[in-house]
Amino acid sequence: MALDIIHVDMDAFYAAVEQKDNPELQGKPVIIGGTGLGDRGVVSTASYAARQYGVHSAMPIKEARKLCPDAVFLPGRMERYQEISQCIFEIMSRFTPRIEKISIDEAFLDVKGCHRLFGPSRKIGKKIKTSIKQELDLVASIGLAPNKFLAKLASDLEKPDGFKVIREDEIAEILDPLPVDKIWGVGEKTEEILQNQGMRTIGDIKQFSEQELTSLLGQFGHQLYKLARGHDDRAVQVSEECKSISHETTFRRDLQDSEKIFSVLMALSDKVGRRLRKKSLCGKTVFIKIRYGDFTTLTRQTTSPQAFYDTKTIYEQGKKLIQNHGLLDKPVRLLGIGVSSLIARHHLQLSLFSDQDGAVAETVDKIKDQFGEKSIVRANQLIHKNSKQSEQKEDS
Ligand code: TTP
Ligand code: MG
Repeated sequence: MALDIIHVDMDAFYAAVEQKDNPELQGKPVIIGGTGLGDRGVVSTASYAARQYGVHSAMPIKEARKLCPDAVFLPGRMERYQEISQCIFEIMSRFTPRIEKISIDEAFLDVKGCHRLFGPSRKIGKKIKTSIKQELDLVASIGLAPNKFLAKLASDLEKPDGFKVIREDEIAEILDPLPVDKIWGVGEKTEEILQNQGMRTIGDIKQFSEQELTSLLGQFGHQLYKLARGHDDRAVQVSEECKSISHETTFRRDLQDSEKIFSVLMALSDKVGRRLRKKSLCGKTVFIKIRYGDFTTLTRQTTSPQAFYDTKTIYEQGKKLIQNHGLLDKPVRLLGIGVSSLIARHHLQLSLFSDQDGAVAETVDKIKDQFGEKSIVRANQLIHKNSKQSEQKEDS
């Protein structure tokens, strides 16, 4: 069995984002949760320094304050965590479109078929981990295994800052001594039933037949029988929101002239828009990718309440991202733009949508379909012809 499933889970995610944004908090106990209005509410997460005092998710803030009175308590900034989450998913999507989003900070990737481009699974896992560290200054724990159950278990085994591989020949050695609650789906109730029968470790479960387990636990017994042996045939279910359509181009020479860069941006936006329209899709998120001459790479994105599929909106949102974030302060080697948070066009509420831009874009598409790609171009696309090749990237 190949090691084709990667599980990525960020360490102490909300707390780590706060520490990234305020380096004075690095290494300190940081607790996120509550309403910001006193001690009501529960802990969303705690930094690993705070966990040493026994603080954990879902604990009442009041209790956390007793255990760790010197911690920095913060109410949390959901929008910021979502924004960073999208950057993490963008990094993962560079390696495979086969991503199943489990939560804001957690996903499975199926990297089967990606090895010719990116090398063995280990290399892909390492690259994801280092890209997240270098580009976002955050730490992800990574698990690598032949299936989802083992990959999730692996990412947890060496947390924080974990990188753990479970090969097929190591399954029993690793699984057998672990407590039963390490099995995905075994909650307190199931754990109690198993313990009453003398099953404390995963190895203990293997002493029971499939029939014995089903008579104890019903349908879940079948699953437990297989999971205890490290078998799991659930496929990675690609999440709709992880899909995106993007185009990028590498310049022959690094560019800093904003007029030329925006001209290329328009051409790329048009390609993205055209593919969206061809597939009858629209999206809510526009993202920009920029790689500079020194190879540092960054992405920025923005999400609108209203979905769109026209070139003009894609271009304008992208341009705004570049301008608002001051991204043209050094020469650019690569420029990319894409749209994510995709939905089918028939879900778009037309009454809420000024469809003029969409109609123009579709007319232009028809002309291009009939007379060729170069038959009609936007005025500002005529400015620049310095892009080496346009690398098409489609993740949907
Ligand atoms: P988790 O991945 O479960 O936890 P974590 O990232 O904080 O820590 P680690 O993975 O290193 O154990 O959850 C991700 C985020 O989801 C977490 O930072 C905050 C939020 N969350 C809650 O709001 N409430 C909860 O009960 C849990 C478990 C998480
Ligand atoms: Mg996490």
